[in-house]
Order: sequence, then C-alpha cells, then structure tokens
Amino acid sequence: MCRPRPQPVVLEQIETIAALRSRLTHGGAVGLVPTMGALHAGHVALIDAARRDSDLVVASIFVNPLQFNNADDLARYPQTLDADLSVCRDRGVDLVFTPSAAEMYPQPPECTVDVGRMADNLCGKYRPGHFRGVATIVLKLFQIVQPRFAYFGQKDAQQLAIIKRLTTDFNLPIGIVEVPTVREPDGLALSSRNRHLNAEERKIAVSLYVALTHAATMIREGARSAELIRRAAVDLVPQTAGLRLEYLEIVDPNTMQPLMEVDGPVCIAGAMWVGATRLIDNVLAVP
Ligand code: PAJ
Repeated sequence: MCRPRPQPVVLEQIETIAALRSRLTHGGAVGLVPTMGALHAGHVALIDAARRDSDLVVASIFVNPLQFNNADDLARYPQTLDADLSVCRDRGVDLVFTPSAAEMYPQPPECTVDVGRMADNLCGKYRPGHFRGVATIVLKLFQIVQPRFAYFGQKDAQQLAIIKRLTTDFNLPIGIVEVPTVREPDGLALSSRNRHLNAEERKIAVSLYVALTHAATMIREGARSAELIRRAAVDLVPQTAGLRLEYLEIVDPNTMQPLMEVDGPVCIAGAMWVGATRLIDNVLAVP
C-alpha cells in the first residue's frame, strides 16, 4: 500500500493524551511507531516503513517505568530528546508523542496485562514483570492513538510475538508490521544500549550474534536436536572477562516456547552481558 505523503510535513511534538486525541480526529490511516527514544537506524527502519503505509505517522517516545524491573537500568537509560526530534523531522514523522510518566500513569495502575506463559522464559525469566509492563504500555498507546498499523522490530522477538498475540487475544483492529533487525557492518544489532559500550566491549559484543548465526547455519546444514545446536552455539561464546551469556535458546517464533527438535522455522534468541550492559539478539532459521 502506498499513499501520497501529505505536504508539507511539519513535525509536531505533543505531550498530553488529550491534545493527541484531538489532533487525531481526521479519517486517514495512522501508523504508530512506539519507542523509548535514543533513536538509531533500527528505529528509523520502523519509521520509514510507517511512512510508506500511512497517511499520518505517530512516533511515541516514552521510557516506560513499568517495564523496568531494575531502578538502575531505568536511571541509566539514554535520553536524547533533541536528537530524537531531528531524526523524526528528517524521516517525515508527523506527530511525536512525548508524554511524562505522570501523564501516562497519573496513579499506579491497578489493571495491567497479564501475559501468561509467553513471558515465562527468555527475557521474561530474567526480567520478571517486564513484559507485563511492555504489553500494558503498548495497549495504552494503541487505545490512545488507535492506529491502523503499528511497527515493531524483530530485534525484540519475544516482545514482537507477545504484541502480536495481544492484538489477537484482545481483537484489536491493528496490523502489526514487523521490521527486520538493522545491524552494524560486523553484525551487532543496533540498540540504544550500545552507546554504553566502551571500545573494548564494543569489539566483543558481536560474539552473541556470531553464536546465534552459528546455530542457524547448523540448522540449515541439517542439525535437528535443539540441545546439541544450543550447546555448540554456547561453546562458541568466548570465555572472556566482562562477557557473560545469560541465555541462548531455540524457541517457536510464535509461542516463544522452547523446542526439543527443529522441524519448522525457529527463533534462536540470546541475551548477553557485556560489562554492565545487557544486550539481546535473535535470528530466525528455517531447516
Ligand atoms: P525501544 O527499545 O526503543 O524499541 C522501539 C522499537 O524499535 C521496537 O519495536 C524494537 O524492536 C525496534 N528496534 C530496536 N532496535 C532495532 C534494530 N536494531 N532493528 C530493528 N528494530 C529495532 O522496544 C521498546 O522500545 C519498548 O519496549 C516499547 C515497545 C516502546 C514499549 O515501551
């Protein structure tokens, strides 16, 4: 689908739900790109996809406290609003929604989205409550913006699978568009957290992607036992000080449940600590 882009595009920054709602009363297709800011080329790929499909592109920038299970991680999360606004302006975003925490949560929520077993493993196991926070803020944004399409990156595979399921389970009339992971030339997935890495850490950070792609190659070449593939990939991660693999799993890409045998498309997902920075990545593999 390709619609002519309305001209001229002037970026509007909106901070309140009421102002955003009154601005969204026209009839065209709205595309929503939810983010936590510190925008990079991965976010830009989402914005560009939204620009192609929608009459009006809304990007949200909100560092959602409800999805941080660790206060230090929240305090450390990069905030680069001025740079983010120029990225949005350059890419033709129409509206940037930048609410405060008090605007989104005037009182601590009593009702949140209970995600169930899709949040039990991978990141959910190590970040209790994280996906409840993600699903809750995304549902709130969907209710506020009522987009026709919403854009999410494959980089966060478990988040993407949960959001797809959220829209199905709650009958939300929103098309979830998934965008492939944007990577550095050496394969490292772009992430707002990469800016915490020093030069030494940046060099070794790619080893997660190397391990994941090794597993994908084994699958393409005929390996079928998830445990054997998993162990071979884990063994590839260097035993370097400052590097700690948190998990590496082979799961069903829709349900995020661990698999014993590879007999269809799989998601190979991992999380790794590089110094004080936690990075996640995943690749899809088809036997
Ligand atoms: P954030 O980490 O800012 O990511 C916003 C969106 O950008 C997500 O859909 C994420 O998957 C996508 N993204 C990040 N890095 C990417 C990359 N290298 N390539 C492609 N897409 C990438 O994810 C969140 O924020 C939050 O949990 C949010 C959904 C906004 C809810 O608070």
